[in-house]
Amino acid sequence: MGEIEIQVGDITKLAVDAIVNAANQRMLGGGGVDGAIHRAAGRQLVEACKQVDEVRPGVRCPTGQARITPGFNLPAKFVIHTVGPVWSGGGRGEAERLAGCYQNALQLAAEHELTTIAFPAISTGVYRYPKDQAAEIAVLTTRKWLKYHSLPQRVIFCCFSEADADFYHNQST
Ligand code: AR6
Repeated sequence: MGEIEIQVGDITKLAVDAIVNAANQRMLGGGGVDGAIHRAAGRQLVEACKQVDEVRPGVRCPTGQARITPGFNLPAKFVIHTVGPVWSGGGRGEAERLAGCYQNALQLAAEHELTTIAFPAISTGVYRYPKDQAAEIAVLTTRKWLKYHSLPQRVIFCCFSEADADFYHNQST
């Protein structure tokens, strides 16, 4: 069965098959990890994102879904863009949509026969999802995927601080 690994660091530095971007529905860049990924990948990334079909005006990737592009100047081969839910108390399907981000990103990785994928803590920055609950969803959804699928073989949760990593370590015990 595939393995889960918790790391602390900058996701843009990881030489993996795919890093996941916590994007917004327009997919044309933003702040946080999205901004860091676009800066490191170079202008070609935004051009590739523009090529992704809009499902409705201004929406290339609806919340909970995922889209894939090359990684361009990144050490990662691909970027899987997903859009987490904005936290608004938990009663608006946030948990299901956050689980959808992990599941749909893992599915895209499997379809592209990718072995290693790294996730940031989707929705836990600007979108204000409680970090403990987000880590639980990340770990449980990934464990379930790995139980029933052979790819990807290695899933890295790339946390921006030791304190963030603790939320994931707490899930593993
Ligand atoms: N490597 C790993 N993790 C990082 C990095 C990095 N280089 N930079 C930030 N983080 P956020 P969201 C962590 O706000 O909440 C953007 O403007 C950060 O500490 O990037 O899903 C988009 O365009 C936090 O734990 O994403 C959207 O509009 C986590 O990444 C919106 O923000 C996610 O924080 C998405 O908000």
